[in-house]
Amino acid sequence: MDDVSSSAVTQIVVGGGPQRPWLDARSVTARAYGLGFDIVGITRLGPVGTAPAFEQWLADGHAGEMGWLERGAAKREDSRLPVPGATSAIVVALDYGGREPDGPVARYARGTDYHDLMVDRLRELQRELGEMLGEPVAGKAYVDTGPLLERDLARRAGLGWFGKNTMLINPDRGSFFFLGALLVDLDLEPSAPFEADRCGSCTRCLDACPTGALVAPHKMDATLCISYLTIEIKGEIPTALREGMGEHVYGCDICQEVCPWNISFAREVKEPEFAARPVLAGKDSRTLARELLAMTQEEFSAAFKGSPMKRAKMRGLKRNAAVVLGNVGSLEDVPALIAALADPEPMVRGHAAWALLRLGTPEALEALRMPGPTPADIAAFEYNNVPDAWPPHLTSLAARPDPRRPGALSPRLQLRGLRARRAIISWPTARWGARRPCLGGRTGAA
Ligand code: B12
Ligand code: SF4
Ligand code: SF4
Repeated sequence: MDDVSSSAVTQIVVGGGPQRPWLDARSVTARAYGLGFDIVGITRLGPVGTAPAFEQWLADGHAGEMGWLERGAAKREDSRLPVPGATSAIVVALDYGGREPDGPVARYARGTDYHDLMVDRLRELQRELGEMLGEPVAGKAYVDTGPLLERDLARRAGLGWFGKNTMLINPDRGSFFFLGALLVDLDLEPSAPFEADRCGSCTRCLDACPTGALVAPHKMDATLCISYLTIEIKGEIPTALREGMGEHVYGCDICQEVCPWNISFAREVKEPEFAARPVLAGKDSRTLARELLAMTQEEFSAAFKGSPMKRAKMRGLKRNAAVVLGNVGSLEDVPALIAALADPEPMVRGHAAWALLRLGTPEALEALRMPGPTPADIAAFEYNNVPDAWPPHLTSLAARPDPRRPGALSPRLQLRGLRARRAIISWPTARWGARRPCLGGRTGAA
């Protein structure tokens, strides 16, 4: 035991018998800072005030395909339940560098997966606390790994407030940090909860979200969020939402980038593990998308070993890459998309077909008559492109110019794509020959 830890332990004597020694909160947080965490706070476990808001969010269908979020409702409502005997949480934040330039991959995902890294450090903290105490500390580390509302715990531990963009924001750092918690069977003095709301009358994040996913302050419909679309869904990206994805290959940081707290206080990346890996570093969306589309499984496994991006799997990243090339609108990418029509994954072929239809060059359209996208791919495209099937706010979003995408499709090219789509939709079945018996309409999706 060193100086800090021995002075941190107090032996309490109650009713004549020695009780378990306790650790003073400042020494505990000092240990956590020593392990490299950037913000640390402590909260007591118990009933979770925002759990009903979470249940309502699920009931509203805002979680989409993330069915795993429904598990463990009772534990979510009472944070004493996940780890029997645990009474306190040491809540930590680890910065991943919001000052880094924007790019096709969200900042959090450019380096090594944060889950294992943070869980290992929290376990080390648990071991060190046991060392300070002279006996093992029972507990469990959580980083996205269970039914814990981490932002709720973090606010209660004083780390920040719930921003209107739903992020937990700290007044000295902004929001580009991960959260984690060590639940322990120690009675630690809690930090002051963060009670203030520092968003004030600002609505920048809501105004900037390109897909309208922030449906109200503090409320996200995840099914519209680019992060969800590019990371969480395993199948087709709904066609009406593809244009709004812009040039995002994986994740999205827009509602954080525009936040004044990040503009003022975001930091450079300091944790070497979170620095961008070579396959991503400095690449623009077109370069990365083309490289992804051409990757073999072996190349993918080598380039993304230990990366959070493996969550989308290679086919998910290729799907995203095809959408990005369709949105960038560069005719030079037509050959890469045509090559993707031969991808073994139908989902990749279907999204490449969408992108080619959007580019609408004669070469692209000619390619679509060749074996490649299946009738189902095309039918799905048409079904989703019937404008009156779109959510109303997307119809108006579609008309809004996007100042962040100066290189986006020119009106002429958009018109060409539109004509091409109309042409495809109105083509008689016979033109596609026996392999394409159905182009579908609203009811024709095979
Ligand atoms: C599911 C999930 C997602 C989903 C849904 C996101 C969402 N906003 O709900 C998707 C895939 C879209 C996503 C995206 C991202 N995620 Co995420 N995600 C999660 C996860 C697993 C659960 C979040 C959750 O509970 N959502 C349910 C909704 C209801 O919760 P909520 O919006 O946070 O609302 C809470 C409070 O705001 C409050 N509340 C509800 N209504 C109201 C109303 C008012 C008025 C008030 C004051 C409060 C309030 O109650 C809720 C419950 O506590 C957490 C990890 C975890 N276990 O907590 C990570 C987590 C939230 N994600 C994280 C990150 C980094 C991201 C991304 C930045 C990644 C990226 N760049 O693409 C984006 C950010 C998008 C955004 N604006 O949130 C970090 C956030 C760190 C931080 N500083 O807040 C977390 C904590 C992971 C981690 N361990 O670090 N994520
Ligand atoms: S992460 Fe992007 S898409 Fe999702 S809410 Fe924020 S700005 Fe909108
Ligand atoms: S952009 Fe404005 S409203 Fe949104 S989270 Fe930041 S301060 Fe709050």
